[in-house]
Amino acid sequence: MRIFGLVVCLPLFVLSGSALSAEDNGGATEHAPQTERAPNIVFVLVDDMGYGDLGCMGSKDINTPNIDRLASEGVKFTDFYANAPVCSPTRCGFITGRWQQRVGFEWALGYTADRQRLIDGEWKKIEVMHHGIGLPATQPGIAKMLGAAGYANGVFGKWHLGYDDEFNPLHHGFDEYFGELLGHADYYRHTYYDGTYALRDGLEISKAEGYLTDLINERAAAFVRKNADRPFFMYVPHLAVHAPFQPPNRPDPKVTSENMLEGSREGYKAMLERVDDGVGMIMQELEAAGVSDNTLFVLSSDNGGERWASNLPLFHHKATLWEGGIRVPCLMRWPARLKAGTVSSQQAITMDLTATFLAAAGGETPEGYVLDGMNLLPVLTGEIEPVTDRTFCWRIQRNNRRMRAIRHGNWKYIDDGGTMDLLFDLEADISEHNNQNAIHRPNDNVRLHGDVPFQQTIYDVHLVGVVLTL
Ligand SMILES: [Ca+2]
Repeated sequence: MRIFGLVVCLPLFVLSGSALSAEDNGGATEHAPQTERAPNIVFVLVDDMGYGDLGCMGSKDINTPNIDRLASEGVKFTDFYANAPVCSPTRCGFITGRWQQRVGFEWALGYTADRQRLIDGEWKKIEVMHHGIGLPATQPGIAKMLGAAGYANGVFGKWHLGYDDEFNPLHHGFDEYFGELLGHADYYRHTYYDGTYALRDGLEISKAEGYLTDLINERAAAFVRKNADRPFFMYVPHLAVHAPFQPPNRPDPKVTSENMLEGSREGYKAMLERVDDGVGMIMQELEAAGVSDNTLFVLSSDNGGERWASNLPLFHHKATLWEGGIRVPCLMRWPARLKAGTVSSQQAITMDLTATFLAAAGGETPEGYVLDGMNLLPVLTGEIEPVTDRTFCWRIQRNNRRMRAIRHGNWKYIDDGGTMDLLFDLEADISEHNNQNAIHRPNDNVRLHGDVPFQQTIYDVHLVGVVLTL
């Protein structure tokens, strides 16, 4: 449990508060009705993709016909959120199926960390580590749980849950891994900007040559071919469309810390369209194997888009708690269970996918391990009504910036650095332009004090919540 012994940019929590009850999490371990066999599960997680950058989400300049097909032949969510506004914590939330703060994983892993120890009540710096922390492999995770249910598990792409071997996906229940381990890499040279070589095939250094998105697409397609005759779970966390903004067929210049954020909308478009090609390759393999209809295929983003992306009509971007930082596209195709062309306004979040995948597979959580997410399938199949009283919370607590946000129903509360309370009605004002706080100012009678499990366990007790009734 190495992460508990470190104090870095991540606030650490010792969480002992009550977890959501089995009822509250929507019956995460409820088994799916039997089909001929358990479904295959494919989860493509795009990195830093804009809310408005898919054809099916309204993009006018980016062509994503294969991804759009997931929407036209499945479900498109309108109110789907990332667990966090940056990479690592959302991935942690997905892998563990719980709020990432439960393991102290509130911000993205960066380059250096200070190893510290609590000595005589004070944190003392022991050494500086490079790429030295990650998600402990002792944590339960989706691949371990699906593996126990008989699934073959593969992950192809950006891991960003720890660089050292002890954090490798193979130790988190995946049978096969190919990709880069860090927060970014040169798409052609496969190195972090500090020169750290990041490409791995399992635990081995891979010297595969080529454009990273292509390499990931090819390995993903091959995994489908290899495992089509058995239930499998394939997680494809693309580095694209994260910086460096290197489009296909343009290997120069070499990425440095100085030029890493250079790019253009045109280059971003080419990067995303190459991800779309990969979705088409995966779908082609599923169809060739005759398993497309019984494959639960999901695509989402780990957080909102940044400089070259378009999050319209949402405000702001990645690394903020405005909607542009956390509301993301999510598409879900499973012809055997889900009706084509469905648009769902069910409020949902990345870690719901963990519960959903586990339920679809008929898997179970380890004894005593309670997921924070909700199985979305009963809502999507119409077995139950949409759940309208969910509450999601996010927090940024950095040395130089603090922000908190809550969504409850259609209300969104934001504390942007302690400047003022902001309250938005997202149903009427998705772009968060009209602060309702002055009109519907929360008072002690309508603040959320004890009704939010996440707030009880994670937030300060003085946090001002949203108005429950107006
Ligand atoms: Ca990201």
